[in-house]
Amino acid sequence: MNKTSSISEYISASAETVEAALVSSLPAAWHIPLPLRESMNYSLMAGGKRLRPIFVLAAAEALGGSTEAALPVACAIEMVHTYSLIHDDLPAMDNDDYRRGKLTNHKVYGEAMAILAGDALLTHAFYSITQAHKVHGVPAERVLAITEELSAYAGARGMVGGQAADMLGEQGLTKLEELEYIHTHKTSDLIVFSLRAGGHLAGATDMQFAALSEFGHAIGLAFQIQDDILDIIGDEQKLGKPVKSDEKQMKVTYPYFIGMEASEQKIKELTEQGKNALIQAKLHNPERLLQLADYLMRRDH
Ligand code: GRG
Repeated sequence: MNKTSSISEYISASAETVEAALVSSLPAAWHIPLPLRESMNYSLMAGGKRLRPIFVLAAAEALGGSTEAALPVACAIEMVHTYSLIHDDLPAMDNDDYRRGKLTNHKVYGEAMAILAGDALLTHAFYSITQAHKVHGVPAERVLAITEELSAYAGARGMVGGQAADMLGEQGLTKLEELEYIHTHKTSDLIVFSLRAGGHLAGATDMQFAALSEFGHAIGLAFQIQDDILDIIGDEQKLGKPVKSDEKQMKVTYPYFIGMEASEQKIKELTEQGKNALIQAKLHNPERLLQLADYLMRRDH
C-alpha cells in the first residue's frame, strides 16, 4: 500500500489482508469437530471492522517493522476480541440476539458450543502468536514479551477485569472515575496491547513504548465514548425522540455524566492528546496511526 492512498483505502486493504490470514488461521489439516470449527469461523468472519489487527500492522509499520511478520499477532488480537464478543452476547452476560446485523453465535450454535468457540479462539490466539517466531522468524524474546502482554491486557488485570467491574457496577455507578476504569480495561487495553505488540515486533525503545501506550489509552477511551454516543443516537432514532439523562433507559455512560456536547469535546481532546504523544516520540513513520486516530473520531458506526 503506497503512502499517498487515503486512510479508508488503507483500512480496507489492511482489513482484507487480515481477513485472508484469518481464513487460514485454523489449519485445515487439524481434526476439529465440525460444529466447533464452524462456530469459531462464524464469528471470526462475521464482518468486524478489524481495528485492533490494523493497529498491530500500523504500529509495526510506524517503527519500520515488517507487516508480514506481524500478521499472526494481528490475527491473535482479533481472535481474543471475537471470543470476548461471543461471551459478552451470552444469556449470562448481555443476552443479545444480534451482533453486526447477524444472529449471535449462541443463537446459531447453542450456548454450550458458543462458550467452547470462545474458549477455543482465546487459546488459539496464543498458538497464532507463536507462529510469528516459527514461520516468520521474529526473535523468541519479542514473541515472549507479546505473549506476556496479551495475557495481562486481555486477562484479569485487563479486559476481563473491565468486564467484571462493569457487571459489578451495573447496580449503580456514581463516579466518572469508575466508568473510566471500566472503559480503560474493557476497551482501551486491547488497543494498547495491539500498538505495543507492533512495537515489540519492530523493536521499539522504552520511550516509544510509553508513547504507544499513551496514544492507545487516549484513543481507546475516545473510541468508547464515541461508541456510547452512537448508541444513544441509535436509540433516539428508534424512539423518535431525544434520550435525556434522567430517563431510565439512558445507560450510565460518558454522555450520562457530562452530556453529549461535552462528550464530543472530550473525544476531540483525547484524540489530540494521543496524537501529540505519538508525534513527540518521533517514530519512523507515524502517519497511518495519526490518520487512524482522526478516522475513528469521525466514524459513524
Ligand atoms: C466477555 C471477557 C468478556 C469481555 C467482554 C468486548 C467486551 C468485553 C464487551 C462487548 C461490549 C462492548 C461495548 C465492549 C467495549 C469494546 C467495544 C466498543 C467493542 C466493539 O468493538 P468494535 O466496534 O467491534 O471494534 P467490531 O464489530 O468492529 O469488531
